[in-house]
Amino acid sequence: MSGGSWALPKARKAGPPYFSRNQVSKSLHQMAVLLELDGANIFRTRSYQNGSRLIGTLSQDLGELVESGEIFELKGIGKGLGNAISNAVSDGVWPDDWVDLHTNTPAGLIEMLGIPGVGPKKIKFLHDELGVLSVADLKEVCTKNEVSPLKGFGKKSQQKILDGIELLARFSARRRLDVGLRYGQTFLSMISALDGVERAELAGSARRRKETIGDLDIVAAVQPRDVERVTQEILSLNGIADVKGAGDSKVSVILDTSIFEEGFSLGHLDSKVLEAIGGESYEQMESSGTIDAQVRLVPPHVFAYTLAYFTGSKEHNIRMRQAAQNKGLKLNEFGLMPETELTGLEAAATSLPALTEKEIYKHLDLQYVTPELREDMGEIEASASNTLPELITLSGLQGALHNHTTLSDGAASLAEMADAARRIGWNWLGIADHSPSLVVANGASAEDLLAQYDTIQQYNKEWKDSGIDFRLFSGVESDILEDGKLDHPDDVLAQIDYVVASVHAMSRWKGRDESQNTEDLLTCLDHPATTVLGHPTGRILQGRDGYEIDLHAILEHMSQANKEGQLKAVELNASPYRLDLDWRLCKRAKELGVPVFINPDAHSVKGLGDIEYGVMVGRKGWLEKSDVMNYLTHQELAMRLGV
Ligand code: DGT
Ligand code: CA
Ligand code: ZN
Repeated sequence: MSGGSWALPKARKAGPPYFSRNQVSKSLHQMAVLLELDGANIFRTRSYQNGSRLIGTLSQDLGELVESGEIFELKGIGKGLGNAISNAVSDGVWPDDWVDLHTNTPAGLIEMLGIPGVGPKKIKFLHDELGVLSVADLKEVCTKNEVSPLKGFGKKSQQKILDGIELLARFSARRRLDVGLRYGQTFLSMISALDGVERAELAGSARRRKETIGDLDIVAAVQPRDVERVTQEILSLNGIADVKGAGDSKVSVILDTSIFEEGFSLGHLDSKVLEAIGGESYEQMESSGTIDAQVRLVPPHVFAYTLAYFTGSKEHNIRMRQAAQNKGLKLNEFGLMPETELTGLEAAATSLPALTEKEIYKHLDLQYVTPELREDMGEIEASASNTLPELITLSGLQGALHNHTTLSDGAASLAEMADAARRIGWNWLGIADHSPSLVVANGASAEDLLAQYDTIQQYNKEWKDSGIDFRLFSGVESDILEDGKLDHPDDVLAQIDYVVASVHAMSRWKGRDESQNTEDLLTCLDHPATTVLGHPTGRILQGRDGYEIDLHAILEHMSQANKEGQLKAVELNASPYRLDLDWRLCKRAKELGVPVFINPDAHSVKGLGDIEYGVMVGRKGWLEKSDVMNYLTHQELAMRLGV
């Protein structure tokens, strides 16, 4: 995505072969695109494109083909390309004209390639006609309506370009937690496996389980004598699209999806969610996306300090430094030491020893703070007074309440979802299919809902009779309608086990002000049938903001209801696209005594796995076992639901 990833790869020190098959294939592809941007003739462009495909799908070893000269016998590799590839692989140098083209192509033109639906041909044309040299230029001429009159364009394609620019901006800024973690954990395990890496950990926002990740930070413990070799080995790992810098203790790279051996796919996605994030264009961007990563190589004895520092957050670090100062000590990424004239690793020689982060906290008379909590949201105070929460864990969960089946827009049947829940080891599962107003999600009629209720009772009886300790709960995800009304007659709602009430008509709710939205939600919550407030803000991460709503007022209202003996719970929607309730407000719900349901909102068997992200965010929001309804057994939950 970023301009940086368009440089030609640097030769491996260990060569020949100086470049891998993938690197050669990718460079040929880039040349084809740059030639097209440059207006080269189509035959030339095509020969590079074909060469890229051919090399990319070779079953033989490229180094051997070059050495034996067989490369020239491959159909589709002419003399020119054959020479270029041979020189690169055996001497480590790219042809001058390749280097020139890379250097001379304006970075802005390459940046524009990231806009969905805008290819090299269009960019060249817009550059020639309107002098467009960057994404910013392109946005300007579109806004000024200068693109739509051009031949081959029009109002519609002009708007599509504008939408694409917006999408690119959103996409380039940060990645969702699930995506960031997939890159991070894959890269981490590759680094951990290198000879000479004694320990390695993910740091930064990924370790703190923030809902979105800016870039990845990894800390590795390496003996000074091994640093240079390990650095080179990291640089030759798969999945590195470009190297931004490599010093003696830090490697900065850009990773792309070639890091995933099994490929990269989004999986089953709710169509409404896909639409909100930008549809197929977004899917494509995700599968050709990149993420920046920094690896710090430090001597093993300072590892814990460096890990703590780069785990952050910055705010937490500031508080930690103050705690050190209060003891007359200085804390940084190298150690915890008396004030000294020395700096860096030399100063570290005077540090108090710490092999683990726990020991660092101990030196400061603090209880160990788990990374999720390091946001300066009260954890330092709690740590000092030994009152940190005992956070929930994935294995403690017994079930989840909000899931879909084929009765509405799910991909799996009731029986399949129940089987899957039992395989996970859950004790119960709640089914809450969509209500009739949500036509796009195939909302089920009252009749179908009650039929599903009957089937569920049958299943429950069969399990009970055969001594299986598992139960389904029969609910509905009711759309919240005009004036905060629910979507089924009261007598229907009274028959089923529970109601998850959620807003789906986003355009209506986004068109109104906070007080009106809040009022309608309060009305809906006061309905005796409403048990759970589903995805409270409707936000889609990196997709759309939620509607305006005073969640503090809502949570306070729910708090009161719970005090009066009613069950009014809030959902922490675990889909990595939502993570809604936000973790900052989970803590508030806990303080107010509003129970939380962590719900995968699964639309398939695989979707149940999203519960994992809900647990991460619940931990980040300070949730303990007693705050989370998922910890109840089905007998306990039945009592709370009064069924
Ligand atoms: P991100 O990448 O935007 O999702 O968020 P982080 O938290 O990963 O931030 P990043 O990558 O800029 O830096 C990683 C950690 O390094 C950060 O959480 C705390 C630490 N750090 C970086 N710069 C500073 C700084 O200027 N002061 C302090 N105290 N810590 C810093
Ligand atoms: Ca980071
Ligand atoms: Zn929903």
